[in-house]
Amino acid sequence: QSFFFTCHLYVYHFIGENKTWDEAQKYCRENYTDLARVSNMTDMERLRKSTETLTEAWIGLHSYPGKYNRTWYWSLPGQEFNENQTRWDSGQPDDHGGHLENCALINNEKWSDFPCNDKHQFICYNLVSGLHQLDDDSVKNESDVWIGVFRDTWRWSDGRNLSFSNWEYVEDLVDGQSNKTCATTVLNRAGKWSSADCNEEKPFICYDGEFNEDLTKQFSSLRGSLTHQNNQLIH
Ligand SMILES: [Ca+2]
Repeated sequence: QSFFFTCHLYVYHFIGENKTWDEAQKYCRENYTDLARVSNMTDMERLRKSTETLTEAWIGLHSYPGKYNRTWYWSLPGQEFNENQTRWDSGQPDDHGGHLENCALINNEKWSDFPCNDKHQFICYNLVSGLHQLDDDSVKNESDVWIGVFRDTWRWSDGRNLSFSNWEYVEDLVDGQSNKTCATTVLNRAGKWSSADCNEEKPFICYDGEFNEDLTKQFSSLRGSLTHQNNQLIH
C-alpha cells in the first residue's frame, strides 16, 4: 500500500516575487497549473521543502465569506463529512438570532450549531469526529459538549472543498469577521496556515502537474479506517 506515498504527480514551485493573491494565482495559472493546494501532511512536507526561504507565502486558499458559502467538515483530517449522515436536532442548524453558528454541540445524540466562541465542555479525540466515534458509549450520553463538526467558507483556488487543514489559529476559521480572506503558509512556523488581506504582496507557491483526486480519496479512506482501528484499540 506504500504507493499512496510515492505516487506524486505534482511538484511545488516557490516564487520569490511579491504579488497580491490574485496576481499570484494568475502567474501560477499561466506558468504552472495553479496556486499550491495540499491534501495531507505529506503534501505539506513537500511544499515546505520546495524552498529554503523562511518567509510567509501565498497558497491557493481563498475564503468567500457569506452565510450561503459555508460547508460542514469533521475536524479530523481525512474524515469525509457526509450530509446524509448528520444528526441535527429539529430546527438545527439555525444560526440562532441571526448570528453565524459554525460549530456544533451534541446533546443526547442530537446536534445543534453554536457560535464557536461560546465556552462548553468538549470530548477529546482530536474532538470526536465521525459517526463511529459519536456512537461510542462514552460519548452517547453527553449533553452540551463540543464535537468535531464545524463549517467554514475556505476553498481551494479551483473551487474544491478542503479535505485537510493546517491552520495555526482557530480564529482564522471564523468567517465574515475580517477582510483576511486569502491564506498563507508561514514557513518559519512549520508551514502552518494563516489568513491575510488578499491585496498584500507576498511570495507564493505554485504547483505543477496533476492532482489525482482518486488517489487522495483512497488515502483519506485508508486513513479513516486506520483511525477507526486505533479507536477500537484505545477502548
Ligand atoms: Ca443553533
